[in-house]
Amino acid sequence: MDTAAIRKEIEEMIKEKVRDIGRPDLYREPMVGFVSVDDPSIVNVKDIVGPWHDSPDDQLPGARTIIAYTVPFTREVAMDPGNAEFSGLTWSEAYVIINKNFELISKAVADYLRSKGYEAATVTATNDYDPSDPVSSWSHRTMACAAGLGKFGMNRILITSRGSAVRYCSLLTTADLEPSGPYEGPVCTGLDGGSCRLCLDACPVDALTRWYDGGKFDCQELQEVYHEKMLEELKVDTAGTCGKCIAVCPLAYIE
Ligand code: B12
Repeated sequence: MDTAAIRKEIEEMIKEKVRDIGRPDLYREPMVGFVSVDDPSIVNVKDIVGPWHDSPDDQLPGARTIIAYTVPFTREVAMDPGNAEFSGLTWSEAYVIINKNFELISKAVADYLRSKGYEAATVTATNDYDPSDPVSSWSHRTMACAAGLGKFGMNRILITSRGSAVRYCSLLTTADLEPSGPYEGPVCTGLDGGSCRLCLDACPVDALTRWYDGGKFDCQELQEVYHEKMLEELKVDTAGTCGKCIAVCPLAYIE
């Protein structure tokens, strides 16, 4: 089987696995991107993200391609945090369910690649960091950006052609799969001299304007506060999430 056919099968597999979750009320069809480890944004990943970030070889010796995929939320999920007093219940439900499924989807793709004679390594979707220093050794949205799935916005969120209310995952393989082209979809209207400031103003703790000056810790703490409030006041034990800086974005949901 040639690598073009393998690439196509991987795309189909990821789409099918998301359909199999059986929640079209929460998720839309995923998008899949491929990037070579020789791409400058991967070669220079420690300069772009930070020195703590793994190189592809740290995750999988001999890695040749990174497969990034994104699962877009439905309009109902995308808008939920903006309407909710705390974090939205639907947003949190969508967050929890996809986290479990990311593990299953990536494992299925890795098993498939191994059945074709290649090595593959999966990377957990989230919660793989120390809260006292909230960064991961593998940034899925950086991989999605490098694989042409989107471009970063002012709220630090990656905007894709289906919006920014999406979730990301990625995995690595020793197979040489053809890279996707560059991103050509809509971009943040607050960057490059644009005037949009909706996400900055929507943050209840003003975290985005001072991200490296305590903002990211306040963002993290707010999610914990929401978790406790939802437990106490709504009697629902769900994930610590927020998402208000995404819901307010004019590009949160794109058809
Ligand atoms: C730690 C973490 C947090 C921490 C802090 C994050 C931080 N320090 O940036 C806290 C708890 C505060 C947090 C908050 C949130 N998080 Co969070 N988080 C993570 C986690 C586990 C690691 C992110 C990380 O290491 N960040 C370090 C920074 C440096 O990297 P980065 O932000 O990923 O990417 C930056 C660089 O690549 C850089 N960059 C700049 N220029 C360029 C140019 C190029 C070419 C490239 C390639 C990159 C690049 O810009 C990016 C943004 O600054 C990831 C999962 C993962 N493993 O990727 C989820 C993740 C980033 N979180 C996610 C989400 C949804 C959220 C929240 C909305 C909460 C929620 N779940 O409701 C908020 C949003 C806050 C915000 N506006 O950024 C999603 C993002 C979805 C999206 N649409 O972008 C992720 C990807 C989880 C997932 N699997 O989907 N998170």
